[in-house]
Amino acid sequence: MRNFLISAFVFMLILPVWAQPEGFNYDESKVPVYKLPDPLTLRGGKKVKTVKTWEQKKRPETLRLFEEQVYGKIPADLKMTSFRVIEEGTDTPWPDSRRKQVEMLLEKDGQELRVGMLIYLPEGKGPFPLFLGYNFYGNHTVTEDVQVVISESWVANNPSFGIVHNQLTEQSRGVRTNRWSIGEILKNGYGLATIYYGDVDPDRNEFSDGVHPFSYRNGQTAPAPGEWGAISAWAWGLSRAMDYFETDPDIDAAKVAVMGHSRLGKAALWAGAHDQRFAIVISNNSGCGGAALSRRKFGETVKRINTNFPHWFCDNFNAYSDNENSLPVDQHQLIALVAPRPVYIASAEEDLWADPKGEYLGGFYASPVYELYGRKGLTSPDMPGIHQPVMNHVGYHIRAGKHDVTEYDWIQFIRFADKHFFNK
Ligand code: GTR
Repeated sequence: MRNFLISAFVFMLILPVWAQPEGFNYDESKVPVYKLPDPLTLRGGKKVKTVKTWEQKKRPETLRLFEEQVYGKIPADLKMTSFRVIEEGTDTPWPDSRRKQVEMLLEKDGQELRVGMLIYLPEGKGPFPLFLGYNFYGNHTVTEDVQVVISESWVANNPSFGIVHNQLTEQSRGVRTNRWSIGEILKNGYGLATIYYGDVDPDRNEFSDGVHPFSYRNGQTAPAPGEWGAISAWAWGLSRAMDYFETDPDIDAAKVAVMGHSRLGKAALWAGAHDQRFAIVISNNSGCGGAALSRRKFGETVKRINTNFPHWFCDNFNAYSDNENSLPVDQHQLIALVAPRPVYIASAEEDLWADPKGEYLGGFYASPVYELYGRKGLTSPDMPGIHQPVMNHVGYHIRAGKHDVTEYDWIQFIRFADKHFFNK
């Protein structure tokens, strides 16, 4: 028994390090010397000195590079065919609140895509500001609420959540309540809307399912090299939720904060960069292809992400595997595309795979674009300490612990929204 306890203890001590895949760099002194593209220099070499030149020249140029070389172009004219409130009630787990479930339907040439959105709102008269975020395992996992509809879309198996045969069941109801501080969100006067990301595009290397086929030309079976991968598809879905909010008088569509964790944090940033209706953008532990600078090659690299998740980015992105210095952009420029809207980047101390320092520097090097607008970004190249959030127009925190979304994170997101939406 004693030996067992000792080994369990030693195991717990080494776990944070051991949990990071081997063969990747976690040593700051081994970060290569790199030169980032200047977010305020046009490709021809001219300096951007005014908001007008940023908005008319550099912003479109930057956006186009992310479309063509990184995530793939999102079809501009593909919209939902209809929105329908399929269920509503006040029998929620939280006092003074109500629930709506919306079915977003896309119909085209005999094909159908159904995307389910779960919304909780505070009781009373709106319109309410709102957080929008995807979940990983279905709307019914974020709450114990028995009324929440279970998605029928494909899902990755996860036996610890009772998910086998790639289908969601009753067994996984409430398994992810820890990641969603819904009571806190409602208490502070915000709504929450969430969607299972697999409803929009199942997270597998397969382009015959989800929304992609709705954009194909005759005979096409997969996106062309500069066309949308899965992250772009998820970003598209967030914009369709925004289309719905614009029709719902209970929701203040001018005060929607889009939030995402990890791969869904990459999608939230890309959605916020692409669609300027999102008033605040929040990236939680988004790492490689999210807020972290690719050129640092710290933790997850472009090569590894392209190998492990070949469907996330567009095919053109493969050219930058082990070749980060030829990228025409780096991730600070993705964050800069959110300017002048407030953007918040959250890291976790033990989440070295996502490169917390690279995530911070993504925000720091995006800041000159905020400054062009007279807004304050991250002013120091040095990261703040653990649990010392910065709440400027570019916000940031690093908390103790691992790759996750915690109540601490949500409390900061709410404070950030309070400050920038309501001057609180
Ligand atoms: C990891 C991946 C990360 C991150 C994460 C997640 O396996 O390497 O880029 O996206 O998954 O989404 O949980």
